[in-house]
Amino acid sequence: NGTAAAKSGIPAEIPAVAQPLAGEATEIASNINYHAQYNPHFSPFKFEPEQAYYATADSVRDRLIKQWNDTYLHYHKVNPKQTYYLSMEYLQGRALTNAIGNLDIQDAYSDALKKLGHELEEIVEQEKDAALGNGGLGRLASCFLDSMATLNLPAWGYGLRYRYGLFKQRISKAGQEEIAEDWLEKFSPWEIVRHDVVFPVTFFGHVEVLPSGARKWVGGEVIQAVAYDVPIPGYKTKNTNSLRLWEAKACAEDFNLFQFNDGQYESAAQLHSRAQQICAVLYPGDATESGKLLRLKQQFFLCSASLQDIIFRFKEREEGNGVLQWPKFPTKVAVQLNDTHPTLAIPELMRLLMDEEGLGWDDAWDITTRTIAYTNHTVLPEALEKWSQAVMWKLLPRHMEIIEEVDKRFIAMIQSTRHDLESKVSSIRILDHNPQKPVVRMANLCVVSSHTVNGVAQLHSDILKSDLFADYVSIWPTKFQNKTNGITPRRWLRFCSPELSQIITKWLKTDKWVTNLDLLTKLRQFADNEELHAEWESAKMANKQRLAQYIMQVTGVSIDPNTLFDIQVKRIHEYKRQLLNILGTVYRYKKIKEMSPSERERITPRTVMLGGKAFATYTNAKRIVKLVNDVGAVVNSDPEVNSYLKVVFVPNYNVSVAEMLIPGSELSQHISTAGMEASGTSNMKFALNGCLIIGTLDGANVEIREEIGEDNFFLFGASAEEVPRLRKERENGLFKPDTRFEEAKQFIRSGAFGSYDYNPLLESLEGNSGYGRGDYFLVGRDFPSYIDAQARVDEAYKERKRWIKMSILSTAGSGKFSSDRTISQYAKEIWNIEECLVP
Ligand code: B1N
Repeated sequence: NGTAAAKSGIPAEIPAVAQPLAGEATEIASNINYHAQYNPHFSPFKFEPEQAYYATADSVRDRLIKQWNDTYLHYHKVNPKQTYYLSMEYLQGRALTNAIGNLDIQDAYSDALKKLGHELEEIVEQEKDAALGNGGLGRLASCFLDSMATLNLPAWGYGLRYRYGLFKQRISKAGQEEIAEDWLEKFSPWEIVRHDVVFPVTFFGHVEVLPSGARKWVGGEVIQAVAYDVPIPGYKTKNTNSLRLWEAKACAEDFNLFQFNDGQYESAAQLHSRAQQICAVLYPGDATESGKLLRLKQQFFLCSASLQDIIFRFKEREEGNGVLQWPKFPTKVAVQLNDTHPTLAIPELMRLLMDEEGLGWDDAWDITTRTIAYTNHTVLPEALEKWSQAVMWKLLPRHMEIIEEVDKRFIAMIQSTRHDLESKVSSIRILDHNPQKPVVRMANLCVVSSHTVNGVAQLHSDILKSDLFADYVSIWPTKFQNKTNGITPRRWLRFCSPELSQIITKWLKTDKWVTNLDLLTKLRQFADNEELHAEWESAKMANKQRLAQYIMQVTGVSIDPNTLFDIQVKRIHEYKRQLLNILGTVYRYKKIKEMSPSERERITPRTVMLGGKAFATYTNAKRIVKLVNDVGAVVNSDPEVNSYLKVVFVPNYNVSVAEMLIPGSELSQHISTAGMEASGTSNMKFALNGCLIIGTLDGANVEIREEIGEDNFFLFGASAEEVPRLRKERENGLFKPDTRFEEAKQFIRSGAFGSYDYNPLLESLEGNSGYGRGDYFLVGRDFPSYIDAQARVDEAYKERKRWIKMSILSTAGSGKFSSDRTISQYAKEIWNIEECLVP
């Protein structure tokens, strides 16, 4: 009705108001209706799904704002120690289902929308994902926000309000194409701009020495940071925290009217356009010098604005109590650095304390190191940030002075107390004065300046201690901790699989598992119960059917829900070994083709789904995307094979797609080269949803297997400990590849999947060493044990009872991987903060 009305300009009646409504749903419906009519962004005469979404979101937001304000005032009054999570990335996904679910008003909203002629499930699909992150690290930050609110912890997130988030992926004949993701195309109903929360952020300029001897950073470019707040509701609690995202803006004074009136339009608005660049995109390409500078500007923008805001709040709360005592700062503020991306928070806090607040070095250093903690998320050498000293001097001259001083004092400390480490000074110090390219090693700066450093899974934390940070461990043995990652059970089970959730609640006779995930272990006692088996299977089947429909809609490929749904979704990276998966699949295809009809009867039919984005300039990752699509095209149209095997590339993998895929999965692949995946978090989501894992002993897989039992995990591959030796063996030409591996590669080379040149990709798996060669990720080494593990999967799937029991035990053993557990440990063991419940 809306379209016709809007086009003709004739007011159409909105059906909602006409109908008599009852109870809470009535109130909600009239509230939604109110927003539909008064929302300034739409014609009041339209009520199509899109407008219904915005009106519903506005109505939900009204409720959030009340408890959000109450939370702020309560924290202000109680003045507890508060955590600030600094992250360059948040992968929030959609907010509506989560908000309605956490507020526990699902049924009322569903009824209200029905009365208005819409289905809630259809309306929530209207929302665009907020994809302000790349992958696991960003999604972890978002899960943490959910847990911090649910646990009533005084804890905020700080980030950047990117105009364009992670690109949208389109698949064409050529492979992956990237398209700008316009999540703010219309507007986001979940953010509130705070025109009164604005801080100046300075770049460039120089350092002056004042008559007092104090140093002052002056001149340069000044950009305003404007706060946009996103409410973070906790589950069934009034506590509603904030995610504060900074947007960059120039001042009106920076617009040069004189130049503009003189016809010099570009230069008149130069600072405005420079400001716009800062938050234009998530991770600007850093292959060029200007790209690197922009990324560094982004990082500093986040750190400077957030710390000014934190200090402002500290002063505001403390000054109410009399005199300001700076040593109290670490008893009121904890700052967590999400990897090294916000490292500049360290010199910025030092600068603010010394140059703006007048503290001396020792006091400022004491406060800084008691405030800041650092989480490491990767040991991959190419991901360890190193910034050119020249670029840093240019952009942040005062911060470089401070970093030099930290470096100098660190070296002095080593030389006076640790003669045994003197030979290592050049590798553990912060500044690398390598004449080719002098850099600042950000991880080293973080370790030296933080009170606590943590890894994100036990194996990863062990590797940090024994390898990457081993020398620091000998200096500060108690600084290093493990905090195994977790995921929020609200989004990743309760809301994405209502069917399975209901069954769990029924059998546990409580829904308390949603906030106490360890209760899932009580499912173990029913692992053989036939009634549960039937219910479990039918919930899984419903989710598989929903997924099959989705796959049809986005790819046009018809998949059969009676086949084994085998999924690998994650960023495309050679260390994650999507190539191992696709080579295994190619091998499977070839074997099926060679089988006799009677042999084929014994096959376990499978649907192999892969999805994930390749970084735009990562050529081999893009070749992998192309290969999966090419294999799919051939296999799916091969009538001899396609009832036994289908291969689907799921386009544009993101949070919302994950919410569809994970509940419908039966087997998922977490098959990275051991020692390379710091943790992984989708492995936890799949296991929680009763999906079995085929995987290596890497990252959190190790702990997942421990929790759910080794019989319920399809293990294969070399261990992290063996990897260095196996790489050496290869280099020395001692490795003989399995014939099955050679067969799979040869099949691709034969042109079975088209004429695209896959040689560069296949050659990366061959030879003994060299850049892009030598099978650094040990795909060939692990191939035979992978194929064997897949054969065990096929056998297990045939035994329905056994499979369903394993599925139940997966869910039952996933309690440990709630981000509520992770966050409770951070709160107790790193932040020293406590619950602050809003009455
Ligand atoms: O962080 C996740 C882990 O579960 C994954 O194993 C890990 O790979 C991921 C540079 C990163 N590590 N490092 C990054 C992200 C963006 C960027 O610009 C590095 N992401 C991870 C959560 O702990």
